[in-house]
Amino acid sequence: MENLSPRWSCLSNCRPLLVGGFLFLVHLIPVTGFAETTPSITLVPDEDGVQRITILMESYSFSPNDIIIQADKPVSIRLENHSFLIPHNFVIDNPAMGLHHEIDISAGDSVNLQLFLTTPGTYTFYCDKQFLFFPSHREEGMEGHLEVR
Ligand SMILES: [Cu+2]
Repeated sequence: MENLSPRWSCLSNCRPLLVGGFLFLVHLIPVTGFAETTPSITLVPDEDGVQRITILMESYSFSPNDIIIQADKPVSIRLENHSFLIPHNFVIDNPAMGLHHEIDISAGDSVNLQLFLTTPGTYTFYCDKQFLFFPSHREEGMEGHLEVR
């Protein structure tokens, strides 16, 4: 396509600017519900001994975000990003327990995470994505807890 009219070549050259501007506007959409805790969910292992849960990621929340699990049994977490255009991640970090995961999930995507936690306690997870000078998603309320019993 050598003979692009000036108008079309401008459109293709300006695409990053247009996408950036659109993402900027998406981030200006008002957010309701600040760091609300969903009712806690206690996982019951399936017949194969695996504790399974699906966590919905939205702007800006995890639901459920208060999950009680049993120690010494595998946990399978399906992370679904239900946001429009906004990428999220799932960070769970506890150096004392040798635990560190940081998983990116694009808008509309899902990822499975397997955990095996042996030490009872409360483990915080969050999304640390941040757009320019806006508050991080964690600051907007994207945080939750795994309580291991
Ligand atoms: Cu996020």
